[in-house]
Amino acid sequence: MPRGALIVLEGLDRSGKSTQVDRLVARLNAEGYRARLHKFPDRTTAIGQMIDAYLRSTAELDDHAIHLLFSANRWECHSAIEKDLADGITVVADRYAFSGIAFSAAKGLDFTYCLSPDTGLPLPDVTLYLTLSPETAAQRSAYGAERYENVDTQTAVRAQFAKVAEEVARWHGDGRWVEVSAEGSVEEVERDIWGAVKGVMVRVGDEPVGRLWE
Ligand code: NYM
Ligand code: MG
Repeated sequence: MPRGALIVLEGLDRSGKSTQVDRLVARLNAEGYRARLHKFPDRTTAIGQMIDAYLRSTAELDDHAIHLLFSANRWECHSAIEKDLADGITVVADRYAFSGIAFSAAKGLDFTYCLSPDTGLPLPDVTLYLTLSPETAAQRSAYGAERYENVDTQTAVRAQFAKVAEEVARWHGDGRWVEVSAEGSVEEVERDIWGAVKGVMVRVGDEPVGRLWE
């Protein structure tokens, strides 16, 4: 049985990730692949509830502490992800370690520090990075509900995502980070995402799951 693929969608807030991950899971199912969605942060766990309180500004946390909690929130489910992949189930992740780096580094934490706690997590077979200008993102619907949802922060995060893309290429080669324009219609973005994913589904069957930053 071929293993499942780990497919990550990344992007700024309001880039349409949540819409697209749902459509991607549906498309995978329609094409005969078993697939499961995993959202990061996973707000349902004990750690996830601390993250949720921080994002809704009902709790304050040191920048390093919240960075490590976001990473811990990935580590607490890495076994479940690895089991799914081994069982032939494709995991679609709405954000992953790359958001962790980009959002924390945008606050001024050292980039290499931000990268380190996620070292060894399952390596995504492909990351689709949905690109849109911060101005377009701000126009899509009202910002402001959660921490980080303002144009200045999103602009800083965008610059850090560019560095993350370089780091992924440096560590893991070309082809694992694919930019997809999110400026088009939902259907256009969905078509472009599927265009990038379908080849990955064929390829991963024979490859072992890699480790991030190793
Ligand atoms: N975020 C998300 C981080 O700062 N670090 C992380 O490791 C992850 C996974 O949380 N603004 C930020 C990005 C988002 C916020 O995500 C909540 P979402 O997808 O809006 O629920
Ligand atoms: Mg958000």
